[in-house]
Amino acid sequence: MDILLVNPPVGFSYGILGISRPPLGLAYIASVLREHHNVRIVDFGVETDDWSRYPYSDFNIVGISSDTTRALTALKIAALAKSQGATVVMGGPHASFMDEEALASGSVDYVVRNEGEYSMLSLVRFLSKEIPFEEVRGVSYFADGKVRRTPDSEFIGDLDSLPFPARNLLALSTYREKMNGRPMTTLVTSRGCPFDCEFCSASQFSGIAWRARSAGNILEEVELVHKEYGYTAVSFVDDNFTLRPGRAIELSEQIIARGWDVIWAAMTRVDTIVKHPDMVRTMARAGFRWTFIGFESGTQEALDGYGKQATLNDALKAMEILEENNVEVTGAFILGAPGETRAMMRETIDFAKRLDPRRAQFSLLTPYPGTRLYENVKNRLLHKTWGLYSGLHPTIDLDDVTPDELRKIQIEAYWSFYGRPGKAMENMSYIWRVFPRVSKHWASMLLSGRTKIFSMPPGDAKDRVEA
Ligand code: B12
Repeated sequence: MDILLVNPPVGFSYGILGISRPPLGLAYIASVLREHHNVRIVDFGVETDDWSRYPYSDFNIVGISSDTTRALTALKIAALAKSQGATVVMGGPHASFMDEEALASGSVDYVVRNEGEYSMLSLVRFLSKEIPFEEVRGVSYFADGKVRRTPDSEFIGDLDSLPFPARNLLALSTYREKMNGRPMTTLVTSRGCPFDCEFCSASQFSGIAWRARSAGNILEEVELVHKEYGYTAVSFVDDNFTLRPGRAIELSEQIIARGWDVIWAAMTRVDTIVKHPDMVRTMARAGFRWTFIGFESGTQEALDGYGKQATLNDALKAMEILEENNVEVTGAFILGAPGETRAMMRETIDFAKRLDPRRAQFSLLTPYPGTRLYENVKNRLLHKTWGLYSGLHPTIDLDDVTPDELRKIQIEAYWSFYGRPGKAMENMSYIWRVFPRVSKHWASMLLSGRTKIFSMPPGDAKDRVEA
């Protein structure tokens, strides 16, 4: 079979920050399929090809990634591929939880739910007439106008058994993100998360059991991306890299023992850092330079509401430990929870300044399908213009705070955090790079009065699914 795997262009928010990362998910699926099939990956976020003019008719199967901010673009690509005769398969965090929406579009033949490697392989084997449909796992489809779902695939228990992502099918040189001036690439070393925070889909999507690759297996891949592509900087994009501190320590000690000059980033939690400062010290000695932490809020009330199982005190202590070890931090904060007052949001802004991470991201609370939050607020959505589910637009009809005020508080948060002379200087190159585009976005929003009630950008009705 000739199979095309498609990564739609990233939405507005990350494009303006110059962040583009290789679609590891598609590269994993390709690594499993390519033994018996011709597989190509196209990433419309970085490659010059225009998705509206791509030759989908060259392929028997077109597989498309769909997370929420890109769901509507993914459906447009599906319609084109379908019209050119390909069998269309969709997968990823949005389609998995909104399979009926995708199938009802009439442009998608199958949705592969959750982890896609072996479900997709079973579907392709069925489409190649190798196995009966009864053996296909983790797939949704339409029959007699109704959505049908084959039994779920089991989560892959032994992640070391998975082949490494098919990076040779990716135009890696077009991903120009850097870490401390070094070209960087991404790896993922674990799946699943036991915490099930209200706004996050990781636990629902990849399970509450944390499944991890061994230190040895990870180092093999780090060595490979260095030897084959010259990378000396990697970002581990696991939702929770340090859930088992012992593994992080073992990996770090092996990097130190090998004398590798590699720098890296990983996501972690404040409670793990506070309980295991030794782990942070060892990771830092092994090249750990950046972390992304979901601090989320400056009020314990909101934190507990999200089910974060973390305290403000731990956040303060964790920042101290990371600073002692010269680990830079991007802190993620959320504004606009149901019941959250303006004063509480301002407490979050003040707390962000008190923690003073190198960078901060202030997202408006966004209900992603599959999350507990989505189930809680799905009857009070302002709209289902999925492209706006990027954290930069109001999506929930809050009792006390209007969408207009929410946008203004978000702008105030960024100004107040980055407007401090020290912080501005610290991030000058970063601000220099993104500010022109961010301010253009905000100016166009303010000028077009789009701060009024959940102002929808121009673009016709078909760009949104009715609330
Ligand atoms: C790296 C990453 C990014 C990167 C790159 C995004 C990209 N994918 O190109 C950047 C930094 C740009 C980013 C940005 C954002 N992200 Co992000 N990101 C991730 C992260 C941490 C890792 C993705 C990854 O590589 N996973 C590992 C691979 C193996 O898994 P995978 O990609 O999910 O692929 C598997 C399955 O999904 C499935 N699959 C995927 N595609 C397809 C296609 C087919 C045909 C098939 C059959 C199967 C299939 O099979 C794959 C193999 O098992 C995930 C969390 C996570 N753990 O996945 C969040 C995640 C995808 N991001 C998320 C969000 C919300 C965002 C932002 C909106 C955040 C924000 N507020 O700004 C922005 C949106 C940017 C945009 N799309 O416009 C959410 C998505 C939720 C949703 N319903 O959309 C996630 C799930 C985090 C979370 N826990 O909620 N992100």
